[in-house]
Amino acid sequence: MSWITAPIDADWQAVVDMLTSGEPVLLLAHVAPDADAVGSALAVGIALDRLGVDVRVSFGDDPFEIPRVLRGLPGQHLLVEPSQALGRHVAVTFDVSSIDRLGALQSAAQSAKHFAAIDHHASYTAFAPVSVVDVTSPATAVMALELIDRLGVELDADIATCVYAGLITDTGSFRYFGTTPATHHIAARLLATGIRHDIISRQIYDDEPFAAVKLLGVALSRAELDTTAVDGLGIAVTYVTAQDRRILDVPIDAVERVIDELRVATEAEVSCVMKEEDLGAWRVSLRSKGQVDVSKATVQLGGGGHRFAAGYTREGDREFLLAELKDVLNSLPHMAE
Ligand SMILES: [Mn+2]
Repeated sequence: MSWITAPIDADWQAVVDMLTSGEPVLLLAHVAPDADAVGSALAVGIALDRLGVDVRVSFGDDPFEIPRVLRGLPGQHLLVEPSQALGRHVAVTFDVSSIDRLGALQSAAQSAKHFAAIDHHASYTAFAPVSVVDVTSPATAVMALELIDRLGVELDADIATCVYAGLITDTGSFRYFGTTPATHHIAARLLATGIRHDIISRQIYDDEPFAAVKLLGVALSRAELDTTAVDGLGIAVTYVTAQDRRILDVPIDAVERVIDELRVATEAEVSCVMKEEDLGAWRVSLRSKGQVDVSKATVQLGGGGHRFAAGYTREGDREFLLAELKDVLNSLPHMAE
């Protein structure tokens, strides 16, 4: 199924009706959540809490740990670990493109009486009975704000902080292609509530333990450039092992910024960071400058994402996985930038 049309009013209304039906609500972000997923869920959670709805927010990571950069977001009191998220009759997912991205909470969501998904991924797989999907939306957080408006809850600084965190994450602070005049209008609306946008940005982008800065050095020092890959468009690749992280005592989310440094290399259309999880699987992140749609590659490899940013997780030998990835990337069609 493709999602080329904007969501219709009837689908939005179905979501509003299930959230305000009086049943306990569970709002879900994807595994290894980012600020768009958790920010969206928390923003709607705060709004529902204000309406008196019994609401909890969770994601299916096992072990369950809130990523460090998200701990400053308001609404943390709504967060529960997966074992405490069961038995709720209404489940709504945010920024979740496929059912496996719910991890440990997949069956909890599927067994809910009412189940809806709100998302902006072109790779969304229509796993929920009610799907509100807008691939033109630069962030799921923008859709969360629309839902809050439709719920009739007034925007305040707590809600705006969560939405803004998602918005800057998915637009790269308004630098990426998906940013439109409407995006800046939304940002203006959020800032008008008095949020400390400077503190939100610092917490998300510019606040890392010193060990994470050292890890950046380790990762970049072993980066390799292959100008023949991606059918001659070039790839820059590096990796971080679980052992690297053990030595520096940093969690896997400390590796996130490596790709933001790697992807600036002029010679490479695609950049790739391979991150080894504690149990040995590889979490692979890809970025493109726009001439290839990296989500077309990651979907083939069991993942998802967007044209400019995508990822997947796979087990196996790292060299083998890289060769497999290069094969898939070589076959992607080139696009106009
Ligand atoms: Mn998103």
